[in-house]
Amino acid sequence: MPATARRWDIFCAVIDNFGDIGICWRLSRQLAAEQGIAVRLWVDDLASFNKICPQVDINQTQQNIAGVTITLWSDNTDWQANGIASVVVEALACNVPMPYQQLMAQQDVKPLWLNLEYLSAEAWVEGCHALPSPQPHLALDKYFFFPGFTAGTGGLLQEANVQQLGAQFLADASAQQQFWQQLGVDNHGYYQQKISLFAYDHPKIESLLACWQQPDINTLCLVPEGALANQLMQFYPQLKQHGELVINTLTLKVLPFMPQDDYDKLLFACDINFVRGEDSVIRAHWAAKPFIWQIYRQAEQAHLDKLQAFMQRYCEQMPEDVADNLQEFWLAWNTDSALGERWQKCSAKLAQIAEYNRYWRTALTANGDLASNLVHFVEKKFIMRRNFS
Ligand code: TRH
Repeated sequence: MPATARRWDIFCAVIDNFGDIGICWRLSRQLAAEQGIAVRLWVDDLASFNKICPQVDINQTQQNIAGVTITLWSDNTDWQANGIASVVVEALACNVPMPYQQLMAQQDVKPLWLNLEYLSAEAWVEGCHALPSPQPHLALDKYFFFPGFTAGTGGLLQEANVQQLGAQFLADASAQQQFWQQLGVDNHGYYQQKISLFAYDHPKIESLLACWQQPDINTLCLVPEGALANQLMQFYPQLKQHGELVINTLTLKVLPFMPQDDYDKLLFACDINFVRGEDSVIRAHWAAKPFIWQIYRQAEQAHLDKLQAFMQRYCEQMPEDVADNLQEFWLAWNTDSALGERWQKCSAKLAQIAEYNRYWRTALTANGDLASNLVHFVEKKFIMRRNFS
């Protein structure tokens, strides 16, 4: 890549929750660490960022963490003084501020502008990935870049060492012991089943919790603070923020929000992972334990089409009976329906799901990772520009 293409600006507007900043932070760190790119991450909400990365000082408008320059994006930002980069990524449908766009257009060598889109398994994504998005008013090159599950898309965020680190962690009993102690779980060996439950709320959640109270299995259910934990604390007033409650063989524990790397470790450490949104679901793929996805809800149930598209792709090679039981539960989990009986059927297939997930992980890894694919795309565009301009 020409040296001029080694300065990237990534723009992140936090809409709600943690997916936007979670994705941008992973991408920025990976580009800096694995590709040697000078990344400046512009983010408009340092408080949300601080939740997933406690080193972020919410009072600093500029700081450097993990080789990434983090800069507050505010209405008062002086774009002229900060200068612009040669590659500009607007993440997840945010808009690069107009003064910055104008600065881009004024350059002799125009920056390459990428619109990093939301994740979807729908078939149309392949047709739109890498297409130009004309900006006639500014005469700038802008391209769509779609993450996705097939070789015809930009792939998924995955650091080069994520699977290796996970395997090392799983092979190291003392590292696991230390991790559980750090979470306030001193007797993790006592539990036959450990479940991470990161989710939005669900009106029938008790029907699921009832399934985890079988007499012969001690279950630990870890619920990160937030929407679902709030719902549970309302239902069980004895359960407090960051506290725990034992109901028969089920121990419910509300966890403080943890740094992103620790959350990723939790997904390897648990036997079953309930994940949500757009980022934790992909991390669950790399841990390859059975996972249940609660998709981010959209107006007019648009998310259910996305969910169907994903289930279809994910379950394509799965034995039919396993796929049926899994999909039935996933649908119930995403449509506020009764869960108990469906969980019984789905949980009978957990061993097969775990085995399948290892196969699925390998298949996805073969598509290349999103950060490397982005860099290759940028390289190609710069080479083409050099040769044909
Ligand atoms: O928080 P989310 O619901 O984010 C959502 C989705 O991304 C959605 O697509 C987007 O449109 C919306 O935000 C605005 O779920 P998600 O995507 O899993 O992001 C959570 C992030 O938080 C992820 O990077 C993991 C991280 N995390 C921690 O760092 N510590 C924790 O303790 C937990 C539970 C999560």
